Amino acid sequence: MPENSTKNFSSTKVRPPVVVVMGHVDHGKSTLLDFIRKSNIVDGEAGGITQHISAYEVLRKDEKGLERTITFLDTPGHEAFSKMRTRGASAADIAILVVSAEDGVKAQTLEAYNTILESKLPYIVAINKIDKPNANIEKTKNDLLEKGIYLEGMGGDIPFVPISAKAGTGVDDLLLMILLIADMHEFTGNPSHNANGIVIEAKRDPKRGISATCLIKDGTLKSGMFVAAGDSLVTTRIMENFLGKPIKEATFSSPIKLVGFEKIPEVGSTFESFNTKKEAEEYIYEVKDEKDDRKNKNEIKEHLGKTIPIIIKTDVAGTIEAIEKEISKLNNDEISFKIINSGVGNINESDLKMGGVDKESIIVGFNTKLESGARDLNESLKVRVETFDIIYKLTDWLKELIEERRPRQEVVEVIGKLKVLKTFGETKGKQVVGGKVIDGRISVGSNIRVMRRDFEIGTGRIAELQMNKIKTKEVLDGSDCGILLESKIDVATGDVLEAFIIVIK
Ligand SMILES: Nc1nc2c(ncn2[C@@H]2O[C@H](COP(=O)(O)OP(=O)(O)OP(=O)(O)O)[C@@H](O)[C@H]2O)c(=O)[nH]1
Ligand SMILES: [Mg+2]
Repeated sequence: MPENSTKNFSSTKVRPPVVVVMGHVDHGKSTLLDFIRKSNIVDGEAGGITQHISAYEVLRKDEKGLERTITFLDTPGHEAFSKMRTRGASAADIAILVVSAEDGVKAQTLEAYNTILESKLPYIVAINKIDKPNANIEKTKNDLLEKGIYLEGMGGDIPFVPISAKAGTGVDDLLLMILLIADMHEFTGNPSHNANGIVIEAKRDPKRGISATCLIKDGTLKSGMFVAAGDSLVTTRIMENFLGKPIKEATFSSPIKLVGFEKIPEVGSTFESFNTKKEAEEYIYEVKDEKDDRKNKNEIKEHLGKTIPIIIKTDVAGTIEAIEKEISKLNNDEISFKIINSGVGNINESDLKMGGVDKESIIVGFNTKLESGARDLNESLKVRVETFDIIYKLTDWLKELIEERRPRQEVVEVIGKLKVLKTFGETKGKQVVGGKVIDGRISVGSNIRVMRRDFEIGTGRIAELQMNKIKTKEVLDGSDCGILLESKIDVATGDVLEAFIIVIK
């Protein structure tokens, strides 16, 4: 339809940049955004650690005095959230790599950097915490240089801004730099298209039902339309801007909240919008088909060791994935977790009933509670339930559980060897043998195995030991001795008696 495409082409417009803030844990990403927004969300987070992605819009005048919008995505720096960083990067146009001038380049600085490269995002390095007494901007720049991140003035062209997210120093320069980069790249969109984008956050609210924060990458979403996010459907009846205010329309680069999803949409999935419910449903069927295909493939890979069935409940959907990722790292051939259910919300009676089917099951909650009705029920079911608010505490506990439950192996440990030099026949059903200890030690009461040409031909027990015809309790490496041996095997000259113990490993 040439007519339409001309129209669409002509309505292409410059859209606000979406900026993702990435970097190592605690390097000051949320503080930076906090300063930019002049609000205070950091203090509300458990342990100050960002555990989900958040999106905000801010207004800033550019150098020409024009009011401009910038959308920011905060990401967590903790190792467990790499998927969220990847998604944050895939939703963004520009990245800010925050590096603490106190700590320099750390593991997740590099991981974030690689994610930025993979997503081919233009980026700015923000050297943060310059107000701190131990801050060392030059050392941080050198650190970056060593890792191949060549800043302006250091042999490269990567822009950087020294800042104090806490005091606000340099933050304005950073904002201007973002607008400059946005101007250079001219990110565009077409507001006459139906909106599409990415699901950034999803959660179940006891009062409101399922809601999700969605970032519109292109097009416009109006009330009356239908949104298919992954395989979940929602109307635009309840649509809010990032401040929670009801809106009737939203367009590119805006994070919005939609309420009333049929089921929790997968965080990171893309969404499309449609004018009719029928179109949205058709789209969902296609998505479901693809998903089933993927699932079938994954199931084949499941392995056969001992499994611990696990149910995961969290406050936001993104955390489920982070926990799943941590769990997949813990799994090994001997023992692995099998996620039998996961979801957003408190741990309720139906979780316990599901967990109660197999006594090995565990339920972990992250930033959620065990409901009181469920607690009563668990008096009789006794399902192991643990709740956490810090990721690494959860993984530490899972590691302990693995250690506790992994299959134990009985291992034979040889503590001494004796070479048989002479046999003297039997006395009272026991054999009398003469030999030399060639390794370790042999003691009275030791269990032994009889080795003939390196093959075990039977076992026995040392009833008595003598050295120079004097009874003794133990004979060490290098000494000759006489043995009274209990064994069904007729020991012969040249056999080796190995004293062993069984160790549980
Ligand atoms: N003195 C000083 N402290 C800062 C600065 N920026 C951040 N901090 C402090 O560093 C700590 C961590 O800051 P956050 O903003 O939570 O760090 P983050 O990068 O968001 O951490 P994650 O989300 O867990 O990855 C907090 O105690 C902040 O107050 C700064 O510029 N100067
Ligand atoms: Mg944070």
